[in-house]
Amino acid sequence: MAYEMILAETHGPTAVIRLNRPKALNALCDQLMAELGEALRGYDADDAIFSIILTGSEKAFAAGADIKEMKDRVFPDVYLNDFIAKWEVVTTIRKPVIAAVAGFALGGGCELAMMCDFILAAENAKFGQPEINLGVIPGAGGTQRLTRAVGKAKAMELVLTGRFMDAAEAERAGLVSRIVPTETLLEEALKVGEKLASLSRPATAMAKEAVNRAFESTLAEGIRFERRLFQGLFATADQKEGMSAFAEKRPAQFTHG
Ligand code: CO8
Repeated sequence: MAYEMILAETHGPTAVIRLNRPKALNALCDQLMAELGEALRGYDADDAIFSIILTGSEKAFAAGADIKEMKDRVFPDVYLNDFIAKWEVVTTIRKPVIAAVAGFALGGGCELAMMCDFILAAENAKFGQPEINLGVIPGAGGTQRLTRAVGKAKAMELVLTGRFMDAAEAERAGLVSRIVPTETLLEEALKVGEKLASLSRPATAMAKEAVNRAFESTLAEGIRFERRLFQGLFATADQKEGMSAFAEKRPAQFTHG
């Protein structure tokens, strides 16, 4: 598929998907989301790729779902076509997906970033759920994922008022893992990609699964799940290699088996 609204390229073991609809500040229209889903699925299935970076421009990660595309839709249309369901592909990717966010991450843009495994924020990043200004509410997980990330008080204020958070506030609140200078955002994300590519694939996939389980289960169930995965990793060659390499004071060479 030839992409028109995203740029997809690989940097060694890391795929970089750049939302590329500059005239609309990367507003997330149907076509863009279809292209994004296709690229994500392709890289998830590609053995040469270890992780995926999702990014936008310096001005906007994404300024939300495409308001102009949505404005004339009526209930049976949005209900029956359930166009938001297409977005969920992001949450089904098994490899790590890092959101590298500069500029605006608003509405569906903030929700898309929150569907990724973690968010690296540029100093100029701005996060918000301004849907209330449009007479609607977040529709792609904003009320749920933002609340889990930053707690009820801040999530409620942002969702009810549409106020934006800058990168420093987002970091204090726990929405982003860290802040980096805007001009080195991609470089920093690629460093994370290099690190991920040096690690065991099964351990990485299980680590992601286990952290995500924290949002879906009780503490006791989550801990039981983690323990089974931990124990299961002792069936892998990578566990033998990782621990032997430590004992022998040499770098591990994982074979992903
Ligand atoms: N949709 C469509 N077009 C947009 C969007 C958008 N979300 N955001 C910006 N644009 C367009 C503008 O219309 C403008 O186009 P044009 O030049 O043709 O007039 C162009 O991008 C540049 O935007 P501005 O001139 O407004 O740029 P500014 O720098 O002055 O302002 C802002 C930047 C503050 C980001 C401003 O553009 C803005 O407020 N944008 C809308 C933000 C918003 O409300 N986002 C929430 C959208 S609703 C949503 O995301 C619901 C998600 C629910 C799930 C959906 C599943 C499909």
